Amino acid sequence: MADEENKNSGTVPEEDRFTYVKEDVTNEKALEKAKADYSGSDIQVLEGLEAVRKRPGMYIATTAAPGLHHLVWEIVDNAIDEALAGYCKNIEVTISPDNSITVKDDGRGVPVDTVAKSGLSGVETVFTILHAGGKFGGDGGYKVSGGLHGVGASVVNALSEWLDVTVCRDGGKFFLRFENGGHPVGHLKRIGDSNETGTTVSFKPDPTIFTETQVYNYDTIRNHMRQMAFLNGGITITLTDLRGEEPVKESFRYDGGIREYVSYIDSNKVPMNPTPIYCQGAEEVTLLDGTKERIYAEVALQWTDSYDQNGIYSFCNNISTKEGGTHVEGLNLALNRIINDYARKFKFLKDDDKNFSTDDCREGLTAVISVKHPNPQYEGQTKTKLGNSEVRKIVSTVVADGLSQWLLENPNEAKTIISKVQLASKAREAAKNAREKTRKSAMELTTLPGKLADCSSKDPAICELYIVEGNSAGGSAKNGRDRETQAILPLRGKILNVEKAREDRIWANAEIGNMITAIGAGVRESFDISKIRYNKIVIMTDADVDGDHIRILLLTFFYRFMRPLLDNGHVYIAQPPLYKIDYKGSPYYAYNDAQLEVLKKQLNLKAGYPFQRYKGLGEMDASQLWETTMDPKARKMIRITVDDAAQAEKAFTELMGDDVAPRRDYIAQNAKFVKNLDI
Ligand code: 0RA
Repeated sequence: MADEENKNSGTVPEEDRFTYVKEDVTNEKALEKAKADYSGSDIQVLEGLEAVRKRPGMYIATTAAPGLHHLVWEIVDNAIDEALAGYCKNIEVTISPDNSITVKDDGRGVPVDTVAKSGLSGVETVFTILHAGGKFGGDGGYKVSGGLHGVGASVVNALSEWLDVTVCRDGGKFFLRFENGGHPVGHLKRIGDSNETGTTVSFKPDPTIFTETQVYNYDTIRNHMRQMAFLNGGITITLTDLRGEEPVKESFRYDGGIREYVSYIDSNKVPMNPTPIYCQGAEEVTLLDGTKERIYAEVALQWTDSYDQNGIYSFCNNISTKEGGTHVEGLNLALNRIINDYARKFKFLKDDDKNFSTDDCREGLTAVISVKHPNPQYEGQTKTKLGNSEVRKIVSTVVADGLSQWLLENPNEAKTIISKVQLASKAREAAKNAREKTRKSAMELTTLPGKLADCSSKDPAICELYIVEGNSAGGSAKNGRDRETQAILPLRGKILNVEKAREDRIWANAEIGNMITAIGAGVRESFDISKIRYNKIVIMTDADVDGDHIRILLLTFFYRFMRPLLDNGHVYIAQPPLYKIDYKGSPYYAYNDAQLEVLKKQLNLKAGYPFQRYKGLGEMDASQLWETTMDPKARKMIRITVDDAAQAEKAFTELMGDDVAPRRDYIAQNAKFVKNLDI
């Protein structure tokens, strides 16, 4: 993809620019309808919320754990909008012992006066009318947060068992409670005086909607709050968890914003420019209705000793645009043009040398792009690709200006960076040869590895590949499996750490070659997810320190070489049992210490009743392995997904890099790897 980008670096066609239909943020019809129906009853208003309760999936995509967390993001987004409008500095998020959430901000406070169009108080309007959170009566500042999860405070209310709002403004303290999916208990009441301003929202997700889980994951919330604090520099976000014996409290504030984000992602790498390069700009656009809004773009760049070309983290309105889009294209254009210009001017490239490719320019680059747009258009399979074409030009101009100036002002660092790009270009040529060889042996040749016990079905949708630690466990797995759908690939010992190995050693490694051939979809840029031979790739290692290590090595390999496998949720971790109790001729299994205790109680066992602690998969015979770990009807597996790419990058470099301490700590704590990946 690299070189083509250079050809069409022209300007954006005039007709593509600034022709948005303004989004109906105030939802005039809903407001007027609400008013019309308000005389006497609020039934119509509640019908709107009832629609949300009937089909929550239309508003929050899922009622599983991610949907539960979206409720928090939504309320925090409102507070962040208040901060971006310049009125709020502090946001406090608290998880209470009953898994209710409180979000307190020191913004202007939700308006308390009656809203003409609805006849309701501002508070009741914002929390009961779909999409009314926008700017009725407010001055400028479009709702920046949201987009994918910008569903409105009323949706959170609709999906809550109860929701309390306290507002301080205009010298007073006001309160309104909602129950059973958004039914107001009376109307907004002044409950006292206050010389502060701000809004506090507490809510408890409705367990009849969130049936799968009502338990908040601290790491998930912490990672999101940290990300919000990075993307909105200067705001203080405090997170408190009151569910444990001792409260846990963390505070996030990054005055450097995305510059600090880049440094954070790179904290385990060696930077070429220790202070990230920062480029920023805004452009005013006129919407169809004649109002003017601004598009903001900011980019922070740091080159490191890493060999990765995928260190670009892009956001629009505080939402991660995982599939990239026009802002990333703008960055690519500017990088390619400015670096090649500089390299020619200062004779890194001779007259008849070919230009560096965009991939060369991106090797070792970590970049965070953050765009704020009044009317974002999202495209792509998962609607996480920014489509607004005018953004391409804005970002490329901002980066071209900022980067060319920085290169001229920092000649020493510039030289280091261009030399790195030059090396990348040469290494790419050399690696191409090594890779071609491997392609022939591992990809183009269709001979499957001898160690693979393949399944008989050729339908990838129902096929599973078990990658198993050790030959003896591999033997049990081969004998115990469902031969039609389950393939077994035993691994001998530890696989290569791809984070530390030179590229030619990676291509020469037999275990890695076996995995590439077995999965059958290539690697890196040429990885083709439509070619995978198995829908599920299951990592099955011992429940010990070595098993943990092998699991990380395998995940690192998939992350660097077959990233779409993780992005599309094809990778799983098998969960073998830790304990077995033989009781009255039958085996009973426990997968952790807590389960073991429960089991002992259930079976009414006397203290000292013997049980087996599995030291490895190899101690299980074929039928035991099937029953406990491989039978789709009985097994438990953990699906690995990468929700937060920046956090995952940091976790991988931390676990696999030069510094052994984090890895040792990790292995010592024996924490679940998935924690770091934020499933
Ligand atoms: C509508 C209008 C204004 C502010 C807000 C809503 C607002 C909503 C939330 C939700 C959580 N915290 C919030 N803070 C403010 C503008 C108010 C004005 O013009 O004074």
